[in-house]
Amino acid sequence: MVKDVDVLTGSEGVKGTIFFTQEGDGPTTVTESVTGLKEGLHGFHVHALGDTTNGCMSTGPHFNPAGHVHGAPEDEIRHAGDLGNVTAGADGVANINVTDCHIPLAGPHSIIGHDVVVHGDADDLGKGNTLETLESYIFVPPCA
Ligand SMILES: [Cu+2]
Ligand SMILES: [Zn+2]
Repeated sequence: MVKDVDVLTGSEGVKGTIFFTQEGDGPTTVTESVTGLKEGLHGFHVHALGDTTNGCMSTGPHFNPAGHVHGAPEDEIRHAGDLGNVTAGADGVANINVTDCHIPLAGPHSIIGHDVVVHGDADDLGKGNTLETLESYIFVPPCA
């Protein structure tokens, strides 16, 4: 079992502590309670870098070791770091419990050392018909 804990800090009092666990080669479970969010949907991603000195701007694009396009967590074609949206209630709290097979904690594509970002706005999940969503046909193996 591999475990990791990260503390997430954001603008305007957004805070959270994230726990990651993975057993063997199985999926990774992410649990977190984020407070201080505005009510509604917030994009939730693993980003490519581990540098938060300039907030979200310095975390780079989405973690994408396979070179795919942006998508929803359930899509076969997606960035490994695409974890979709989380929902904050009227109290500003989002309780996150995500299990995903594209974000291992060990091996060459480990997410250890990368930033996990909760965005101020919702993720369109690649359904915006932008050029990015249309340009790749690479197959990502489905979850085992
Ligand atoms: Cu992001
Ligand atoms: Zn993405």
